[in-house]
Amino acid sequence: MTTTVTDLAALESRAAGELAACADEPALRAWNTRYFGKTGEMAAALKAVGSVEPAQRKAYGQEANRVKEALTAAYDAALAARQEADLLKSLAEDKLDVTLPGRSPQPGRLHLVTQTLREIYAIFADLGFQVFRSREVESDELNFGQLNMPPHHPARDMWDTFHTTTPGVLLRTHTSPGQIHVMRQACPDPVRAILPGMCYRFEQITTRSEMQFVQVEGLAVGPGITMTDLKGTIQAFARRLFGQERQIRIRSSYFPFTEPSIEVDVDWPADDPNRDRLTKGTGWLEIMGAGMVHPTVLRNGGYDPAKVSGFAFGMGPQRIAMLRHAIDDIRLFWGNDLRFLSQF
Ligand code: FA5
Repeated sequence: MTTTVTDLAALESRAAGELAACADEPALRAWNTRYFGKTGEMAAALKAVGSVEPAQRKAYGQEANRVKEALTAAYDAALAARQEADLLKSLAEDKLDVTLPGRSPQPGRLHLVTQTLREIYAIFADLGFQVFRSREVESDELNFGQLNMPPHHPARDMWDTFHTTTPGVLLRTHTSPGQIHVMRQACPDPVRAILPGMCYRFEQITTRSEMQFVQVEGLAVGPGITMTDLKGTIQAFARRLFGQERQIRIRSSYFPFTEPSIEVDVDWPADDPNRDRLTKGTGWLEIMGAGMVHPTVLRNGGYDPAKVSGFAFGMGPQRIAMLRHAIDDIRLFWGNDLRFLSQF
């Protein structure tokens, strides 16, 4: 059997008639499948161009395309008109239920660590300290070497380290390498800077220690800076942050990059039932290490230790937030549980 242009005319008028008779959207969609589906009549008519007599093939092809476009346009218009009519009908007839409660918006808030960091910045800004940013991926040389810990120095064991696959490159274990960056940038001028940022240690996670945590380093370098200045700064800071009623304790300690070195503890809230567990029965939680900058470190920063001195400290804002709010597990900070975070 040969296919002709006359067949196309019959197909067009039949399809147009059926389209006009479609009473609703499902009927329209069924029509579309019938004519334009993969095995639909229009598809077959287009394919049939191969069986048309060669002399009429061109005319057939042009006519087939015209019919296809005309029917497609008619279908699109009929579907749009149907949908519009359905919408108007439903708006006119259906009831609108205004008694359902709306969804209340959940306003975002700053993470407790960000809030604590901002309080720390504000206090140190009043004391004349500037915020300085320093890199998280550090060289072994700055994280340890320039801080007076040459390779194989036993004190390196205090900082279990994540090394990268590039030899001599690691994730900083503390913010102290930032001291060297600041000094080299500021020398020979005096320095008063704090350096906040993330640190990484390959250590056991406990209720008080994370593998990834925030520190704020502090550094003051200039002529005549003494241990009294360090003590006064720490006390002024702790009073502002913790209030008059909380106790702070300063103990002697050891760090290769400070001499002498101290550690600072704050008393855990006395009425909190977790006090003994979190303070190992002592009542105190350590918040920072500190000390007078070692002459070798001053020299590595470009200064002459005969002319200037300095103090440095490194604190843990998460421990500080734990002490202020009696938070009994440091893992809650990065746990992303909104029931915890939305309390602050
Ligand atoms: C240091 O990291 C020294 N760089 C601090 C320092 C700076 C000393 C400048 C002298 C001069 P330490 O490891 O003690 O020290 O850490 C300092 C503070 O960081 C701790 O008191 C604690 O508050 C916090 N911290 C340390 N390790 C963790 C950890 N795993 N998880 C959460 N906080 C931590």
